[in-house]
Amino acid sequence: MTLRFLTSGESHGRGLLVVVEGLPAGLALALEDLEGELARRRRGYGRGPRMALERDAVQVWGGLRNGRTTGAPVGLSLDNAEAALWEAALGPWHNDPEAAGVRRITAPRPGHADLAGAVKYGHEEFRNVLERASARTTAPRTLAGALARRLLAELDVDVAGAVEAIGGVLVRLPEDDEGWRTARNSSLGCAFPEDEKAVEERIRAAKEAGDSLGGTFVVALRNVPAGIGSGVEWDRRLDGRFGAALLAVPGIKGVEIGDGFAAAGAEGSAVHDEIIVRDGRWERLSNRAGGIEGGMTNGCEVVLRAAMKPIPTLVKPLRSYDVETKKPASAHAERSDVCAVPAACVVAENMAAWVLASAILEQFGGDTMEELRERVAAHRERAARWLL
Ligand code: EPS
Repeated sequence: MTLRFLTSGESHGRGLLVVVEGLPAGLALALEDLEGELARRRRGYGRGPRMALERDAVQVWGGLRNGRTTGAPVGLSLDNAEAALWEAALGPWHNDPEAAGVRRITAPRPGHADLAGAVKYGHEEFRNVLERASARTTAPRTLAGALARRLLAELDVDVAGAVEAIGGVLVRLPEDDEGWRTARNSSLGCAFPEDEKAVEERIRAAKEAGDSLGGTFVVALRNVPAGIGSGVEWDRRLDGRFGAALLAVPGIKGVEIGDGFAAAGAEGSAVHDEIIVRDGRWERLSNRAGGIEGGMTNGCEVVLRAAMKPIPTLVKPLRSYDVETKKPASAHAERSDVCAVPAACVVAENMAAWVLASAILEQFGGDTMEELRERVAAHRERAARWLL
């Protein structure tokens, strides 16, 4: 069974769509499972006014009945709150941006998709590029991931995320379940509420300076069965698949697994996780590998870390070039977020859930949740005691 999804929609178009295909029948789902993740994605001091406008009410087009998947593709959509205002400028048929008061965007932002996208698709200004290269398109991706997250929850796998640094200000990572829960409910993704103040101040200072900020966050997948994924071909490796999914979240420029880059400078004896047997089960004395060896899960927590660059839209813009005046100009500036790291963490959590759920479904198949649950439970037991 292959799990797949496609999305459509733009930042200021009518709304966003996602179709998810390949979920087994019988997966129990509440509207809150979806809208809760969307609300978390809108979180964070430092996001622009847009986040207060969007409601992200999920409309269901198919694949669900009585709160359970039927096996048919799950179709979901979200409206954009300001769609009517933009219709005259961006509607699909006849439109006139000038008459609608929407200015042409002619000076590309360094760090944004503007210029690369215009070159690629032959656009004469940058609106068509930025409309799709918008963080708004991570909303339907989050929806697909939220379905995967629900599936993992039925298999007793927990997905969590926490912010680790914003603009160079480090915050403490969760130390226990309570910490992960706090980070989940914190608007800044912080495990310790007393750390939020320093982050807020850093964001406020950047905002006042007309600047933007990036940061790092951690995603943890807990109680993952061992032996998921495969090392036999490059594209089946789970580390590669997690890396691809996280690097595809807008703004992410780096991903590491476990100790990642730090392991490169240490000796092998200080990096690898020693193996013991306790109570008749395989165990590790540490988890520096971040739960993956040879492209497969090893039964430890999967720990992914991602680095997000600062948002490219700057109130005090960088140098660029205006393609209409043919002169150097300041880059395009408009209402924008100052920092979206806590939101990106939520998208990454859900995309990591997507990758793991996909690999589990490929491995165990099953047209119903009941079949899948039985197969995964049998595998867990076998893997924990294999050869012992
Ligand atoms: C974005 C700019 C802002 C963000 C938007 C991404 O939107 P607007 O230009 O409409 O104020 O709020 O993010 C979202 C809409 C979202 O749902 O995350 C950009 O330029 O990419």
